[in-house]
Amino acid sequence: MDRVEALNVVKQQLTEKRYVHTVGVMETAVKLAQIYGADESKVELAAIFHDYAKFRPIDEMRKIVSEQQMDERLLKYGVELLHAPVGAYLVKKEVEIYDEEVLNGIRYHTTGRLKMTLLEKIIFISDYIEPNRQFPGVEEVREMAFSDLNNALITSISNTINFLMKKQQPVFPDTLAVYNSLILKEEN
Ligand code: DGI
Ligand code: FE
Ligand code: FE
Repeated sequence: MDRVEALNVVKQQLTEKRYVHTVGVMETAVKLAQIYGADESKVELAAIFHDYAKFRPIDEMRKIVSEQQMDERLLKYGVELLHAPVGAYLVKKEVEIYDEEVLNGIRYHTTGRLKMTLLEKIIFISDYIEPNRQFPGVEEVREMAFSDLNNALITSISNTINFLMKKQQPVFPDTLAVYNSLILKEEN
């Protein structure tokens, strides 16, 4: 599927604002793919579809998590987490994209996970730094992303964990796990 077709497909699923965000993620992710030597067309596809399920009804997403026997913890830690794994499922089913590397980029773009691939890291960080994002600390991560991907990941995850803790919201265990493993330099 080429870029124009993919963007047309995802546009129908999103609000205008979310579509603009998606284009920002796509452009950022392709730049990072060039710098770090990732597969540009896979990165582009994962970026385009990363928020595909963002506006699905919560009940529909919860049902898919249960019926498809996804990680049960997803139902406990906050509805914001659901659109990532459910998005991977729906992109496979409805858009007929079967590439597991691309689907994993979508699946883990919100929580991260241990041993993230280069593509997964690029999608995760592009989602955080794309040009339309404006929040305290984003500029620091934006600069870091182009020189030290893991450090950018550590800083963005640390910011997100702090944000969740300030609101006394739960932090998904895999998010803490990837933070720890990067801090301890247990992975590449
Ligand atoms: O879909 P986007 O808005 O582009 O970005 P996203 O997929 O990273 O979702 C961001 C939301 O997810 C934000 O409200 C914080 C929340 N979130 C991210 N990591 C975690 C989390 N929520 C919980 N409970 N635990 C996490 O580890
Ligand atoms: Fe998202
Ligand atoms: Fe996003």
